[in-house]
Formats: sequence, C-alpha cells, structure tokens
Amino acid sequence: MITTNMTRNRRAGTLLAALAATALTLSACGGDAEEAVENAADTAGSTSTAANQDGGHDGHSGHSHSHEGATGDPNATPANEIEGADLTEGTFNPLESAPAGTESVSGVAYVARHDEGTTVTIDVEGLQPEAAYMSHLHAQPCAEDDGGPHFRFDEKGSEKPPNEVHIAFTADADGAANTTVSNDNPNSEGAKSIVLHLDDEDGTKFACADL
Ligand SMILES: [Cu+2]
Repeated sequence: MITTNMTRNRRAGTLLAALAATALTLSACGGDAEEAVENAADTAGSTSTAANQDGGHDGHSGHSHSHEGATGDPNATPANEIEGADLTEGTFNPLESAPAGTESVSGVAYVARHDEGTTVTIDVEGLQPEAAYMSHLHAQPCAEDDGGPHFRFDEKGSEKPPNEVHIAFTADADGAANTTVSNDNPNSEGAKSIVLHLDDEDGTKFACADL
C-alpha cells in the first residue's frame, strides 16, 4: 500500500481511539461489552495489525482499486429470493458527508445467510449513469463513523475477498444498479451495514444501509 509511516501511525492512533470509544459505547449497553474490550485490546497490542485493519476504515485506503473477487453478478439469484435463508433488509440513505451530486441515492440492500454462505444484493438508484461504484459489508452501524471499518469474517485476516465482502458495480444508463455477490461463509452476523463508495482515489463514502 502506498501509505507513509507517518500516515500509518496517525491512522493507528485514530483507530485505537475509535476502538476505545466503541468499547465504551458497548460497555454502556451491556451485552458483548467484555468481548468487545478484549478485541480492542488485542488489536491495540499490534500496531501493524491496527494500521492494516484501518484499510478502508476511513475510506482512504485505496481499496476501491482492487475489484478481485468483488464484482457483482446482476444475473445471480438475488439474496431476497433464496429459499430458506435468514434474510436481513436495509434501506440506503445518503450520508451527511455525501458529496454534492450523490445525495439523491436511494435503494435497498439484502443480506441472506443460508446453507451455502452469505449472499448480498444491492438495488439502488439515483446514481450517475454508467458510473462505477464500490461497496462493502461494514462492521458498524451507519450512525457510528459512517459504518466504520469493513466487516471481516476473520477479524485478523485479509482485507480482501473472500475475508471481506466487496461489491463492485456500475450504474446503468438510468443511474440504477442491481447486483449480487456471494460468499461461502454464512457467519456474517458481525456485518452491521453496507456502505456505498465512489470509485475515486479516496473511496469516498456517500451512502449507507443499516442491516
Ligand atoms: Cu466500504
């Protein structure tokens, strides 16, 4: 990655602060607080891991340039049509930080967990005609740091598919897109949102759906 050491250190610091904040938030809510604190501590113990995990955390990692294993298939069976699946639905809303020209986005996201794995379908409109976009499953709700970092099946594993779910897609002539990606791992309950990114240098986040 083309990240300088200075940037890495700054980002690692930001991530640690974010993790601490997350742990505090979770403590206040009970539930998995202890586990969250342990996870935060684990991550904090390794600077290089923290820096790597920040890939995509703030949308500036350049991840949008790697579409390997991520290209959506418009002809695949959509998540909401898979029989017997545990289906979650979310509604896309523009983020407060959405740049001019992206605020009219709307649509839905479906995540189906089933015997074969996890299938994600996004159905959006209000995009730029023929423009390319990127999206991912993210680990936090939209209201928390615009979805936070990418969701990973193995938290300490790769930031690429299949350990993350990436969905690259291109809008049609009407600015609409409907596409589906599948992953053979069904254990995606940790995915709390789907974030849409511009396919630019920074991978700018502009819309999010809570799952
Ligand atoms: Cu993302």
